[in-house]
Amino acid sequence: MRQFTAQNADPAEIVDELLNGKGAVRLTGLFSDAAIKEAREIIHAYSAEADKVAHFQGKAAEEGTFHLQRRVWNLLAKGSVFSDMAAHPVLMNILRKFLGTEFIMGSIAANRIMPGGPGQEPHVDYPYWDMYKQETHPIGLNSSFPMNAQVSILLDPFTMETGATAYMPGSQKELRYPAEADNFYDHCERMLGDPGDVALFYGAAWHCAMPNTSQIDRSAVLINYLPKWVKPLEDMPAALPDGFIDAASDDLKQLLGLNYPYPEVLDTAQAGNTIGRT
Ligand SMILES: O=C(O)CCC(=O)C(=O)O
Repeated sequence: MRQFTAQNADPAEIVDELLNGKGAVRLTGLFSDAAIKEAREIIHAYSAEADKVAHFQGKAAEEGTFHLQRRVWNLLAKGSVFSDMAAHPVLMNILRKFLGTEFIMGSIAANRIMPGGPGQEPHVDYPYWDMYKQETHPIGLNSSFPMNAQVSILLDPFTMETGATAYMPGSQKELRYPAEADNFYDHCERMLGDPGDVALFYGAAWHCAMPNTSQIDRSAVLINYLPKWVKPLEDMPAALPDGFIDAASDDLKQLLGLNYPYPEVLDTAQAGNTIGRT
């Protein structure tokens, strides 16, 4: 994975690597130790108990180890540190070039894999996540333009032992769900890094969390970004505390989709004067 710092993160170079190169880059120096510690503590507090619903299907569900993999959704409502992460100026700058200047956020959640957690199966991310039902997507859909960007902010050391995310370099160029015959585990590379590092990748690249065989927790903040016209995964505005939106920065309002209000009632009798909009 190519590595960039907060100082030399050139959007054009990074966008080229995401589209035409390996599909993932590492960014360092964006977040302070204090921010990472605060985020980690909040996530641990919210995931002290296992989910009652298993969000992890497949192997983890079969082995009964899903309780060692915990998800915390709707992070914006759980601490201002997460708003600062989502709207970090270096990320905004790159993502404006990648997804269009008015891009939005699809979700912000944490993935915590505890010692013994089995990891995930190789997959692609929203809105491509169910590409195994290819016929439900438009004919000819391809990855020549991105409808997704993923940011993982590492809160713990991501090593081979802790279960650092695995990905198949270049697989983002061929938009489809990974198959057994792809031998993902024989060809994958790992998104290794230290707490505070960011793995930024195009979620059309096949990837997955790997088993945590270490004695320590492995958590990351996962942020999904989308072009302005893709329906977000989480309904974040509906789940925020009173006053949050009024106090939000312009960038955060954009990320919440508030600058691009569709669908709207456009029937003039219902919604007032809409002349000029169609
Ligand atoms: O936590 C990870 O390493 C990757 C998580 C992921 O790909 C997902 O939950 O979709």
